[in-house]
Amino acid sequence: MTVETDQALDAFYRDVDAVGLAPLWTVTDQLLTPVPRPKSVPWLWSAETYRPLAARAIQLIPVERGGERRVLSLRNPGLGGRPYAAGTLWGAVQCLGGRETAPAHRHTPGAIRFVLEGEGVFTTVNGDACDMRPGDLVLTPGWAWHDHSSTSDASMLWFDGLDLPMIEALDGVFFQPHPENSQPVDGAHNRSEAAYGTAEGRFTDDQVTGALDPAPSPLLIYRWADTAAELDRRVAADPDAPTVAVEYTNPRSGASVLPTLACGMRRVIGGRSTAPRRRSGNQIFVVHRGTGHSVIDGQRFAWAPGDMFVVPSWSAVEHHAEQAADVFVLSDTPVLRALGIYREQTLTAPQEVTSTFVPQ
Ligand code: 1HN
Repeated sequence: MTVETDQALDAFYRDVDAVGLAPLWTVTDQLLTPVPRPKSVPWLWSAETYRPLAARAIQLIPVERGGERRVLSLRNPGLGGRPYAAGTLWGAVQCLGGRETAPAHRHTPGAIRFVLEGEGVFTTVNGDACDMRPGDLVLTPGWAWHDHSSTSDASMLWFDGLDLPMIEALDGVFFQPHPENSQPVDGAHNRSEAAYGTAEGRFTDDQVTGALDPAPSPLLIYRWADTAAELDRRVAADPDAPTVAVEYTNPRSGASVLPTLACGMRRVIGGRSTAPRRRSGNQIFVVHRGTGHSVIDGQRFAWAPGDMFVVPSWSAVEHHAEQAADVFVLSDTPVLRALGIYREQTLTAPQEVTSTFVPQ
């Protein structure tokens, strides 16, 4: 190239930049990647690490208006300090001490709770008080009023999953505090359970594939005993299967529990493994029961009850149970399916383990 062309190019790029334009051809390969390249990285937060910090938070930090919640978020180190577990998903540990109330509010992001340990808390969702016990899944759909109240001296820990990063990316976040610290409870507790708790269609094999619903599930609490019975039935029906899985579903439509979030439970038989797979969209796993390890993009993550780990979009993953394991999973799959861009792939061979994750 001639010196004149070089100078002309320099001047061109300067002039383009100065008026707020950007040339695509210099960044095409960063934007149009052959496969998803999430910024989040595979990561694990162990219960052994967060449990004592949750206990200290209960001692040190009051739950009040303004802060609203005593929540320790899973901060993925790939996301530049943002408090998100993955590009599309919020994940956290919430702690509520005995006799405390986390004030009532509502927001457009939708949330799910998966109860880890403790007793005596109910979450009120638009007037319906849902009693929470370990292993239960509780929904607080977008723009539903919700507050959490403890009625015992014990503290409670649960996993919070939200679509907050998605709603933020869509510039759709609205938030409102309730005029009262806790909203009024309409009559008896667990009204959605009384209406839908034994309804057909609360669980689907593996995952929802067809149904989409912009409305949330009318059932706001899915009991652990029911989830366990669903898994037991599938194991009994296919005793040689190394793993079975259910997705919690909206009994009215057969869709995922929220328009943006899918929740499931996978059981891996002790000593057995799942096939290596990858899928578009992000996933957060929460170990409910059992021990084992997962291999994510060649890295080995050992886990035990209460541990939480992230599998970013298109990362290869396989799970191995040492003791029979039940692992809860949260994903953004309904959004990818609604947009017609969901993909998944089963890999032909187990991954080679090239490194071992050391929890912090
Ligand atoms: C929220 O409202 C709760 O209601 C938990 O318990 C976690 C994380 C970000 C934004 C709002 C709750 C949250 C949250």
